[in-house]
Amino acid sequence: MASKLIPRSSPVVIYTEAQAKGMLLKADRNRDGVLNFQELTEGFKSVGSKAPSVRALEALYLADENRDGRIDQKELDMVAKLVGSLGYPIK
Ligand SMILES: [Ca+2]
Ligand SMILES: [Ca+2]
Repeated sequence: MASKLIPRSSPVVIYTEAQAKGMLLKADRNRDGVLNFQELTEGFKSVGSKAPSVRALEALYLADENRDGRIDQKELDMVAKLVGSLGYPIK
């Protein structure tokens, strides 16, 4: 694990759910309030995911409750939770 190489004196700051939500909302390019697969991919890219399209699929699988292939405001909380749990460092 790369995290073991990081000295204790400089703790890694990771995205909180609230911050992750902000980043995901910024990825809503067409401003329709829902995130499609492409926008989700952009969102994961923006938080530093190395496999954003895989994460976007995962997010849809986990959070797309009504199965319309997009993440709406209600479903976004779940995606933000996922980003938080993945622990991407803020650069
Ligand atoms: Ca959109
Ligand atoms: Ca949905």
